[in-house]
Amino acid sequence: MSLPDISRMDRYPTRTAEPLPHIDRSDPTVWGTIETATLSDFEADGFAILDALLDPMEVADFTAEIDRLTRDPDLWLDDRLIIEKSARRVRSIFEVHRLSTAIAELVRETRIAGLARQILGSEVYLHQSRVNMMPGFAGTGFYWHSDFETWHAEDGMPAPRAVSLSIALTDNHPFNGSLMVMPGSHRTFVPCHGRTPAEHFRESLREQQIGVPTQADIAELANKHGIRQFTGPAGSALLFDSNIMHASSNNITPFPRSNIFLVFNSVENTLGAPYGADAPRPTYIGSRDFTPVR
Ligand code: 6CS
Ligand code: FE
Repeated sequence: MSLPDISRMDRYPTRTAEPLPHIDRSDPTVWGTIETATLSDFEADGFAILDALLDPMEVADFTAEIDRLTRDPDLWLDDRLIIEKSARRVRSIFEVHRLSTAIAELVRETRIAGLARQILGSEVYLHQSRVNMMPGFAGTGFYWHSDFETWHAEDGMPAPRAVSLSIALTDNHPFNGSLMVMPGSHRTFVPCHGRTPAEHFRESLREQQIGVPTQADIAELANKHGIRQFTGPAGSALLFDSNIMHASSNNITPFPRSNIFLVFNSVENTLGAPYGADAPRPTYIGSRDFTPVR
């Protein structure tokens, strides 16, 4: 009889043929020591809002930098540029820290990477970076999901020891598709039902169909935790746990919404083989360069 491979015992099974019950998270939320007062509710809520993380000059500079990227004809031929499903408009650009030295330098700053180090209690590296553009009238949202569910299933991230920082480059109003989160939902892992099709990521980056909770799952969590929305002026930011349940709705207002999205993972939580897919996603979506951010 062969012994089970303990190193691959999966505490967060998902993408299974049969539905599974919710799983209480067995990992901590905060692995380090919180020093920044604005992060004091992160453990309980699974997110924190940082006012004026960038000043107005920086917002203008990064906006110009991203405008430059979206107008680069070479990038339109690059897999890292994702176009909206029903409009020839840029939805996301991945690996922006490799496309822009200004963004690479921003990531390294203590006011940015230092937030992730406090939460994750170790050195950190960038698992994913992207800019998201939600144009006026035409921006489409993202259905409810946990990022960790995808990163675990499709990228082979072992534990929810990662945080995302979404830095607003435009004002986030309640009405232009800003992010909704369920405070406290990061303590529950919601397994998703259904095998991951090959090359699933090409579709899921525009509209996710596999790896989404059921309406009953979403209702249960929403009734228990409620829903909060991230609003605030350009330059403010949302830091959130990799497993928090979140979503955004379509933007039918004339006011665009764009943000820089950075995912930091602990160097003690580096990727292995995917837990719920046959092949890992490309490295521009889930990096396998685990060099610490310094
Ligand atoms: O697929 C991913 O990795 C991601 N997708 C969503 C909808 N949110 C975060 C992350 O970039
Ligand atoms: Fe997400």
